[in-house]
Amino acid sequence: KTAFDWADPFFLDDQLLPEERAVRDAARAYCQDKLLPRVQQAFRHERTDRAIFREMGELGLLGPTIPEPYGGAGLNYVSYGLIAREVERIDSGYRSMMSVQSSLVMVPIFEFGTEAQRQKYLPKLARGEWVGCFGLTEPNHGSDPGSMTTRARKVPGGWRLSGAKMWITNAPIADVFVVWAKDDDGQIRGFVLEKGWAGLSAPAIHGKVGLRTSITGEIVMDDVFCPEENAFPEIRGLKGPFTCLNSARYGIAWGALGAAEDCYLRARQYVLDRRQFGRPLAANQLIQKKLADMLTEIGIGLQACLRLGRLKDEGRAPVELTSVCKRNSCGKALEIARMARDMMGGNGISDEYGVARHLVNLEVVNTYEGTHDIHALILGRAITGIAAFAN
Ligand code: TGC
Ligand code: FAD
Repeated sequence: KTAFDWADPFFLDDQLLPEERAVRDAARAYCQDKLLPRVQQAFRHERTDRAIFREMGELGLLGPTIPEPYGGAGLNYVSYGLIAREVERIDSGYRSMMSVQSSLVMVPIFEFGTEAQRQKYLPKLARGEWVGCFGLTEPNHGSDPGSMTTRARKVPGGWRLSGAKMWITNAPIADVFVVWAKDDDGQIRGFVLEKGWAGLSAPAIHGKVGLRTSITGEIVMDDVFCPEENAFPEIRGLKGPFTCLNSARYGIAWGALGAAEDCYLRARQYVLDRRQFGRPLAANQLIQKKLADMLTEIGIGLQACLRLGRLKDEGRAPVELTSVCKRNSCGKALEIARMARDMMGGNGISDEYGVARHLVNLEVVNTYEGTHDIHALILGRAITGIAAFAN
């Protein structure tokens, strides 16, 4: 009889190529050795450590799918997912820092940028020398970015940008701002702005109860001049930002399950160690059912992510499948974090036990990059042919 592995029920490890396993192991070693020891204090004091970008850059964890000539590691999408899983096993905020830089800043510059833009920005972003952010959401337009009001007026030699972006990861410490705005014809276009340009500011948003290791801010553009050479030349419409989101949402699908795995492993050990009514908590049927639910959802969810990654690597992943995985992983991870918190009783509330931090982080992860319900509506449209969110 083949032995069951409660930590890897579908033998995911066996399904990886040796080079994918090597990437996973290197990412895991970094995360466990360097990120884990800092996370509790960083979360407690809402502290974002910029050095993490450089450390990740040295290991090739930033823009891992970008080809080597531009400073990326040229890895496949499965490897990118495995990295996100290891980083988010520690904290969703650290994965957020990494995935914004990789998927939302480096991907659009690589996909839509001119050769000069690629040469100028990608190697420094890959090394973590520069930090990037991505401005799509506005104070009054979150789920519906197509209604954005940020404007780019054509002027001699370039553009004048006016408007505000809200809830932008990395913005207050960013050197490079990929922002989306409507031109004089109402078409959405992308621009690469730089820190220090006149009229550009990025105040921090404080008081977040989740994702406290990752700084978030606004982007305020008061008639910012952007030279023509910093506009993406071809891409028009929501396809631009959504192409970046396809990559980031895929990383989140893996990452959220990394956080769920951490909750599962911590809860399992806790109920084996903790005794009530003269026996371990783990001896109770209600507790075992919760562990069985965790293992099932994590195992099935990871298989789905791996399948999506393979399809992406083969160039035949429908974008709706990313919605299936982003939505499933985030929703299930949130439920698992809640269960783990409950199984640890009062201790589960303390930040020393890790799971409450995952829980409040996952509330954010379930909301950004398309909320749980917005992904249901994307799928509902694909199933019925009727867009429930259209005017
Ligand atoms: P819709 O009519 O669906 O599409 C407009 C155009 O875009 C194209 N398109 C896509 N292209 C590539 N990939 C996709 N996934 C695409 N989805 C749509 C589409 O083909 C069309 O192209 P064209 O040429 O015909 O014009 O647009 P809609 O306005 O009806 O869409 C509605 C909806 C709900 C699907 C969409 O707006 C949506 O996904 N809303 C959620 C917003 C969102 O995800 N925001 C994320 C902000 S960034 C962020 O949260 C970063 S946090 C990261 C971190 O810290 O880790
Ligand atoms: P809303 O769109 O106002 O939605 C509120 C509620 O209404 C949700 O439950 C939603 O599901 C529901 N809803 C909306 N429309 C419908 C409908 N038609 N039918 C049914 N229900 C509906 N954005 C960026 O551009 N870049 C970033 O780097 C970034 N980082 C973020 C970091 C953090 C910490 C946070 C919290 C957010 C970040 N975001 C970023 C923004 C994020 O993408 C948005 O918060 C998200 O898309 C939801 O938009 P909203 O907050 O305006 O909520």
